Amino acid sequence: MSESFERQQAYIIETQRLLLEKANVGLSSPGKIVTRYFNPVVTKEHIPLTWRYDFNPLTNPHFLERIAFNSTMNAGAIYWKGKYLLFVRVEGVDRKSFFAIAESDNGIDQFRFWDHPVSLPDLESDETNVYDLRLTAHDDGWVYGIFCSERRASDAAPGDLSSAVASAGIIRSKDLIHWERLPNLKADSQQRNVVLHPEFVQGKYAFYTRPQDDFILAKSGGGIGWALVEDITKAVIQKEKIINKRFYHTIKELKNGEGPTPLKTEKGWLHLAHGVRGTAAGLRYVLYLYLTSLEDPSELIAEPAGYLMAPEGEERVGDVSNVLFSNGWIMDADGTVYIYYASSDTRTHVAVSSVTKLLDYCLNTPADGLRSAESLRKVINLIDHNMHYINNKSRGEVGHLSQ
Ligand code: M1P
Repeated sequence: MSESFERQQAYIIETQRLLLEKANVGLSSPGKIVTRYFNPVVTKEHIPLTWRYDFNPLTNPHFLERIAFNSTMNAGAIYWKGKYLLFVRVEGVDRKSFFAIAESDNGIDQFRFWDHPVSLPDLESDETNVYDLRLTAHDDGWVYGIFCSERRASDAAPGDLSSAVASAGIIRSKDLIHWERLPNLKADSQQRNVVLHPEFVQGKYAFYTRPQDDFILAKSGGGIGWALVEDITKAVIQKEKIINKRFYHTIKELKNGEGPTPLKTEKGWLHLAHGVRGTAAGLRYVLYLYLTSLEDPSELIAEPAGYLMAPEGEERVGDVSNVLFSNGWIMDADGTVYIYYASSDTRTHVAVSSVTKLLDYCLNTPADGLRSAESLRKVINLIDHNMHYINNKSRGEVGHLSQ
């Protein structure tokens, strides 16, 4: 074994040890709905070295990285046996993704990948890529994973190497180690961002869908859909209704998609979603919230205008810049909510909030009036409300508040 092999290997092992042990700190966020954290929670540098390096000096005398990775992003999430688990989309430099579980004791730092990636049953030989899995602990006793299963369009012209078809793959497990693969969800349109609702509705499985005419663009797909399915082992969408629409000149005018499995709260089902608009700099992905009824999870009851989170600072730059995407969150028993989101298709972060704050935001930030005049009216309403409040307080306090 050469000295340089040993030195290089020791350096790489030590650098990763320090990274994996690093504590995370929340950024100061007075008046904000979420608290962002200083460090991303899972990066490509967190990927186990045994997945990347050949440790045998005979076959890797220079201790070079043999398999390199591009990103660790778009992670499903679940609280499982006292640990915060992320079901991470690990993407290689070859653009192919697979899934791997990383766990942490506190949900904000020291995430470590399990020794092996998830063994996803390989049922379809034309499936080229898999990604963006949402985890749902369903009332039927299984934990489901719904993900995008992508293949080249069978009708693509010979020189067209981009046209693709997205559909929803379905797996389930009772231990998160052994996964059973069910047939992909059958639908008339392409589907991405499909999420399983955690409870039966009218005795059926309920799916949030995202019909799209095209691999990239939703086009006539009007937004986030909802469909009831009799048998999840042969899941077919018969009837689909749009429950969260796209609108002109909004953060989701081009497309939107359900994020993680919605959270059940006393005021309704709390949903996190992404909205996409086109800009001169390309697509911009932001995260927004909406609330649906407990009696009928497909009935929208509140949606604050605009986004909850948009790319900030270094989040704005990466493989696909100006993107925030979330498909995993965890609510603790005390109401703390950990939002796991990826920035620019590159790394995974956490932002922490509480169910109380998220509901307050959902129910008290005004909805989008879809016109500038309406936005102005909302600001004037708030000013009037404050003036009324201030004028009804003692003179001394008014002076203090109005300075
Ligand atoms: O590149 C941004 C995102 O684009 C797609 O999401 P959607 O279908 O909602 O536009 C997905 O490829 C997603 O993985 C990716 O993060």
